[in-house]
Amino acid sequence: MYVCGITPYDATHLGHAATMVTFDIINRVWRDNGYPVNYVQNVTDVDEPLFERAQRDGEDWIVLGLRETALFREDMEALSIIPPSSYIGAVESMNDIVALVERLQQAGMTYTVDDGTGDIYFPVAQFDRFGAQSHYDRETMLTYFAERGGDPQRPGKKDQLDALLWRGERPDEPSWPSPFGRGRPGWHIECTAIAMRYLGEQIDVQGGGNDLIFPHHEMSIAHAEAATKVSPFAQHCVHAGMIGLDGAKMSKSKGNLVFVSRLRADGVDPAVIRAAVLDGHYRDDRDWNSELVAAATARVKRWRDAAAEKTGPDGDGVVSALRARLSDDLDTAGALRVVDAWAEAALDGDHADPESGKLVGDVVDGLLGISL
Ligand code: 5CA
Ligand code: ZN
Repeated sequence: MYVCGITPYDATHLGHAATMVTFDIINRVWRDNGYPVNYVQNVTDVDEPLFERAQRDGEDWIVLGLRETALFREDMEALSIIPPSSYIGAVESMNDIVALVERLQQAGMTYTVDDGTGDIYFPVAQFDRFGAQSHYDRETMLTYFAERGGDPQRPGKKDQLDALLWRGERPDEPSWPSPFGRGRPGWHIECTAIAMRYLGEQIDVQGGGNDLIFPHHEMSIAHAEAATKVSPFAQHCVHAGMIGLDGAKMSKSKGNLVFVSRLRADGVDPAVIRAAVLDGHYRDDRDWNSELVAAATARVKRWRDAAAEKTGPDGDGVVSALRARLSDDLDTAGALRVVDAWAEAALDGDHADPESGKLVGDVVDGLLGISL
């Protein structure tokens, strides 16, 4: 499983957290089913937004990236996210990225803009399956391309949608050596190269938020398949919904962010944050608000009270019901209700099973990552 991780120029917000919790649940369900999981996540430590923020704040982009990555990892640990088997940045993957651009060159799937910049692009018109991932029409593609890091107006491109593979060296920008001159990689090829290096030419799940459907995952897949001629690159694309605040998508550019580190500093139990984000379907765009925190706080307290009871109702039924809910399109909200029903019964009257609290506590910890 390859999941697109953060661009480390700011702290982890609840949108990132919800997406990471989603893939953590997939990881846990697979492990519960006995599959060994190779989970790779990247950190986009070479990209425009990082350089822009570093420049704005008069800071070294490497220092900024390392600091925010460290904070992200702290937040993930607090949230009981099982760490990826490989957590990989673009800087350390430069050889793999350059080699993949070369492979695309050899496949005839690149062109260099004829203006002396040395910028290399991927010609989307030459790739048969372009659009097969997002199924968006051209107008929608153009809109998202412009909004999400693309350069449709760049003169000299064959098609406005062609994706940057390698940007020739510019003054005041970091650059790395390559057979096609110094420069730095485009965003999509970074993820393709990392996924292929650590997972191979075909992967089971390519994941991230639904803001990455186009152009990011469309292009990453196109780069992989154009280089390897193996299709599909990803058996499944899994996209988590966007978390918003009071109706607007939470994003760095809008500034309407709720940071995980802020909530933690305010004393919110990370188990409560997990319970709050799991109380909705992963694919739905949904809102974060203070009522959600209040409800999740009460819920986790009830569960803990129930788990501390001397006896409880049959715990085996809870285990199979939880597994059934998660196997049903990752119905985490339904899974929470299974535990609610058990807790209500446990707190209400006499029961025979002295192992109930321990068993349910273990399975809620194992499958939902919430420790009672
Ligand atoms: N570094 C790239 C991916 S290679 C990136 O999109 N970084 S990010 O920091 O913007 O987002 C990190 C992850 O969180 C991505 O999977 C992204 O899709 C997801 N994400 C970003 N904003 C939200 C949000 N508001 N709600 C849910 N997920 C989000
Ligand atoms: Zn990515």
